[in-house]
Amino acid sequence: MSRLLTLAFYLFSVVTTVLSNKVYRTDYEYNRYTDAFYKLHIETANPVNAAKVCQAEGAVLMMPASQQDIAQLHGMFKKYPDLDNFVWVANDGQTHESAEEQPLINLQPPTEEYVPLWQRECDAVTREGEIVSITCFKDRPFICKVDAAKAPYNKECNVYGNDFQRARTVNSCYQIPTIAYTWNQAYAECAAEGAHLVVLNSQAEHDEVQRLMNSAPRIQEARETWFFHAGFRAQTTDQQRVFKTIFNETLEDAGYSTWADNEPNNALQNENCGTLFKNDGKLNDVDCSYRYGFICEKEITAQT
Ligand code: MMA
Ligand code: CA
Repeated sequence: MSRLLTLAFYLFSVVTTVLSNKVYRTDYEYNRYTDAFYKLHIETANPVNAAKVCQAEGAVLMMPASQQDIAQLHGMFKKYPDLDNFVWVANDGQTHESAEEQPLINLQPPTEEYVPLWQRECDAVTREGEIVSITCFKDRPFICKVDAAKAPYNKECNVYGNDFQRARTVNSCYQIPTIAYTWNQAYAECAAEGAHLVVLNSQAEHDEVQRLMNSAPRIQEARETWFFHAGFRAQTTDQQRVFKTIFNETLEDAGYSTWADNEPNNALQNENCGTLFKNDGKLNDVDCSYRYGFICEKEITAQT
């Protein structure tokens, strides 16, 4: 009897392992026919910025490679009946019929030379699953894809994403994505990777993160390149502004609470989000809607 049970359990675990979905970031969906992960972005962007967002997520703007890809997109599309009729995908190099009026100029981009977006055509997939070419100069939803074999997982840091580095003096891994986001977007991005916006818990960690900010490549789209979003903000509902970490501790309790000179200044009475100054790694308050670089952190814990 107990042997039978053991066998049953063994078979059960084999079957579930085979059928169970692979996992990537919490915001990506697995498709076992294509063995790839997908995310439909309903917040819109032009195809150039869409590709950057996908890249920051360890993926690429999906180039439709099979009917399964189209079917996957179709399924995701259906959940949003109010969405645009087109979703950006990457150009597959083939010619497609235009779904919109042709601009009068020649659309074949001369290679190498810069051609503005409004003079280019980009590929989109319609609700009906057709690939069409339309002017690139528009923000639309878009779809990112990454093959399971290429989806970045950092084992040492136990996190889904590229370029996480284990710190030397602190028991954490850090990543500075090469994209600028609002505080809320940055918060969501770190969380989807299985990490969180950086929280400084000691002077040693401050020193480590300061060094990291100063060796990171410049983030072009950032409103100011010398601030990075971090894991603390003020509760706007409070009469008095009290800055707390994303784990709801005061900065003092967290272990690092040194503001930069004259900060927090609540400039324009609208600075409720936390950043770190690149120069000295000290704290500053900013407008939550400003796009800055940001730092994700993942503590090293004993893995099960
Ligand atoms: C200044 C300073 C900061 C403020 C930012 C917002 C460049 O620094 O007033 O306190 O947060 O502007 O851009
Ligand atoms: Ca400020």
